[in-house]
Amino acid sequence: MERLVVLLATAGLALGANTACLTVDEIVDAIYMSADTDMDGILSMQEFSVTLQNDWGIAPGGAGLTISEFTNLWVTNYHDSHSTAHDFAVNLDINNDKHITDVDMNTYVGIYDANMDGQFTKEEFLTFMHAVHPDPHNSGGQAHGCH
Ligand SMILES: [Ca+2]
Ligand SMILES: [Ca+2]
Repeated sequence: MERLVVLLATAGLALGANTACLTVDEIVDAIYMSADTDMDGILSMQEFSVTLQNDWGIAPGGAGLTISEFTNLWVTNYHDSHSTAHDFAVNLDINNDKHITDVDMNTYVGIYDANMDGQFTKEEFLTFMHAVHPDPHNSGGQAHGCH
């Protein structure tokens, strides 16, 4: 059943690919839809790690994705404009080695897991996304640069 919901959500996003213009809040909803597999509204580090590995190829200790690989994947999944997605990738690359790896992700987890309980509440994840995603209109319902 969970799988079905995820599939339907993914199909909905794919169908809207030409016109979809997601706010950051909607992107976070989509991420939780696929990553919060036990649907408790919290992204445990296990769930986060599995998603990074399965959906993004970002494995612990691995080479991760180049900025351009991440950008292309992000555009495909979340329909930001290429330049918005690229700027987001550059921001995510917090250690500036031109790759998005688990090192970057772990650093952000350390910063944005505000109560340090080892999991992302949706509030914490929203704070993270609003801080790191570059779009100037990302705070609410306004559309931003998308394709
Ligand atoms: Ca969960
Ligand atoms: Ca990096």
